[in-house]
Formats: sequence, C-alpha cells, structure tokens
Amino acid sequence: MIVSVIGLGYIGLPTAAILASRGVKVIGTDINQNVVDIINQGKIHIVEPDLDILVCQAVESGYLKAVIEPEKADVFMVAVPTPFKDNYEPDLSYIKSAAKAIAPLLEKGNMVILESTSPVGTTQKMMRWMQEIRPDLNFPEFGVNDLNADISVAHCPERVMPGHVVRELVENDRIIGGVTDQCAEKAKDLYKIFIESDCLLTDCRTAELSKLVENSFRDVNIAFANELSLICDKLDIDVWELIKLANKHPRVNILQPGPGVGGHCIAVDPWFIVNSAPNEAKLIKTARLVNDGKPEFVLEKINRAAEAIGKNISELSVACLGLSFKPDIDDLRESPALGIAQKIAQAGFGATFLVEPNINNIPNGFDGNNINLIDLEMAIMSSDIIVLLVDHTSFKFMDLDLLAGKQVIDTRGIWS
Ligand code: SAJ
Repeated sequence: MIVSVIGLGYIGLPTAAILASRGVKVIGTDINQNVVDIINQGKIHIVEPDLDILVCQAVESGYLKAVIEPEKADVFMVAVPTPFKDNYEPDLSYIKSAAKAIAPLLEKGNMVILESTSPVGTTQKMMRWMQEIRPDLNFPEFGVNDLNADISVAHCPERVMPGHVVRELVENDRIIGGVTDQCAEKAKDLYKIFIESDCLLTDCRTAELSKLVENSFRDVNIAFANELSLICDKLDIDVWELIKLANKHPRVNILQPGPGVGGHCIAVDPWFIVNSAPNEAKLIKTARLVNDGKPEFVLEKINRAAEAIGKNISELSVACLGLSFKPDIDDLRESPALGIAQKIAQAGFGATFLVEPNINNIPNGFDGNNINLIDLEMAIMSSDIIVLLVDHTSFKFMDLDLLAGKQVIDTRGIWS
C-alpha cells in the first residue's frame, strides 16, 4: 500500500512519519520546495518534540519521501490549512487545490481522507470537486452504501495537542466519519495501523462538527475564565486564587485566564460553526469575542502601569515575556502575545524588549524604534514595566527578586 499525504505541516508530517514507521510506503507532498528538501534530508521544519527522530528514521529507512506534486497512491490523506477570510468565512481554497491535484491520479479502489479541520459539508464538497474532474469514476453518495462505488471518502479530523503530537497521534481516540459506512470501515483499517486506542465510526458530517465542537467547548470554557479575570479586576479580587478555590468543588473545573486565545485551531474553528448557524451559535460567538477582547484589556493594564510610574512613556521601557501562542513552542500563529507585543512596540515607549526563548529573530510585523530580542534577565533589568504573556517553563523558575521595584503585569498568573 502507498499512502500520499498532502500537506506536510503540523499534522501531515507527523502522520506521514508515523505511518512510515509502521512499514507503510508514504509519499508526502508539499507546495513548498524548501519543506520538501528539508524532509528529504531527514530533518524537520517545525518545532515538535520527538518528531525529528521519527522523520529521520522514516526517511533513512526509505519509507518516507517528500515531493512537490502528488503521485499515484492507494490512499490520499489531505492535511492542508483551513483558515478563515477577513469576514470569518472559511477559506477552503487549500482543500479545493488538493482535490484538484488528487483527482487526475485517482484509480478504482482508492481512498481519499480529509484530515483538515473543516466546516460541516466540506468532505462532500471535496468529493464533488473531484467528481467534476473525474466523471468516469463512481463516487459514493452520502449515507448510501454502494458496493459499486469506485472511491472511498472519509473525514478523520486530527485532535492532537501541539507539543504532544507524536504521543497523542497514537494514543488519542480517533473519530472516523465516512461518506458511507463502508467508507468509514475502510478508513478505520488504515488508522488501526498506528492508533492504539479506539477508532469511533460515524458519518463525515458528524465528524466535521465533532472536531469543531471540541475546540469550541475549550474556547467557551477559556472565555469563562477570561471573563472572570475582567470581573475580578473590577472587584479587586485575585482571579487565580478565586479559580483555585472554586475548582475545589467536585463538579467545577474552570480553565485559566490569559492574554487571549491563540493558535490556528481554537481561535479559528468556532467561527466555522458561527458561520454555518449564525442565529443559533450565540454563546460560541460571544466566547470568541470575549477571548478576542482580552488583548485590549492587557494593553489597558499596561497604560495604567505607565501612568502609575508617572513619567512620559518615551522615557519608559517595556519587557514582553513570550510571543508564542502557548508555552514552550515556537508557533506564533494567531498569538495574542505577539499582537500585544506589536502594539506595545508601536505605542511610543522608549524601548521594547522581547523575550522569546524559542525563536532567534524578531518576527515580521514589528514597527517602531528600539525593539530588541534579548534574554530574560537582561530584559527585566532594562525595563520599567514587565508584561508576562506566555507561561514558558523558563519564566516560571526565574529569580523573582529581579522584579522588585518594577510594574509587573502577569497575564498567566505564574508569579502570583
Ligand atoms: N489557553 C488559555 N487558558 C487555558 C488553556 C488554554 O488561555 O486554560 C489558551 C492557550 O494559551 C492558547 C489557546 O488557549 O493560546 C489554545 O491552546 P490549547 O492548549 O488549549 O489548544 P491548542 O490550540 O494547542 O490545541 C487544540 C486542542 N483542542 C482541545 O483541547 C479541545 C487539540 O486537541 C486539537 O487537536 C487542536 O486544538 C487542533 O488542532 O484543533
């Protein structure tokens, strides 16, 4: 069996490497020549624990190779991005391109699996895009088992947590949503090659919504914590102590407030539900707005800290600790920490010191004077205002005496 994985990013590459490690021949495709070259050297272009070893072994053993154009295979797995457009409408253009690239290669008996997180109905749309190019092939109809169908199509959304991808790919239960029951059964046979836990069969529409609901559930719960942080600020109560106490109740489990919600999943996926059911998804939409409003609140706190010092802001320096969207990774996508740091850099302070242990250069999008990427201790010693934006491990264990006499805004509650 040959498996073609389209898109060698945070999900496609680990999936390709795990399959290859189980003795499946995998052809990974990516539109970025640089990514293809790096992988073919047995290296990786992202930061993810243990993935480097897995990819190195997969390439050296000859079971994984990367190419720029898809080639013939028995199974095609699509793991491309599904961002949203300016108006929060889903952008399915990457899936459409993948479908158009796969369609000419399809042969009777092939299977196509959509792994990308997608709005309800996308798997069927992907199938229609392929059918338009290949009217000679008999694609299945949603919910109708057909022994004469030439192609199997399913949606098997990924659910792995960045930072734990290699372990979670194998250990997490997996939802397998077929266009028909037959498609789901066939997809299960593939996933059982590397999944050690349950493969849960359903239809592709339910699978699509399940993935969106999982991330919306988390978003709504983080929004609850973020709203509490605003309430506590107004009532002068320590939100971290409050949550710790409330969580002692056997049926209460409040998440942690922060500077907002980032990443390419939780900050994006709930909009796909809002977009498809705008009148019904009221709570989900409000949660998104609460979480997206949190960076403004942090910026307001920084202004108040500057006022408390009583100097002109051009005479003050600010240290921004952390830029990534969550701890101990280099991923800056949709990062509220990055957005806040960029706004601070433009605000007219004398200097902005950035501390991000997981990157080596100042990212794009920083305008303003005197912006420096430096180490933690130096940044704190050189700054009047310290803004903790990401709970990186190294920040948790720093010498807190360094903070004496500084204005400190700890958006993650790690020093309280
Ligand atoms: N965050 C908080 N407070 C918390 C927990 C998280 O502010 O108590 C923030 C984080 O700082 C970060 C954002 O939320 O900015 C998202 O981080 P995360 O760790 O909650 O989730 P992701 O985006 O890394 O991964 C999620 C996971 N989904 C769920 O836990 C339901 C993962 O399992 C999914 O596979 C992934 O999205 C995805 O790819 O969809």
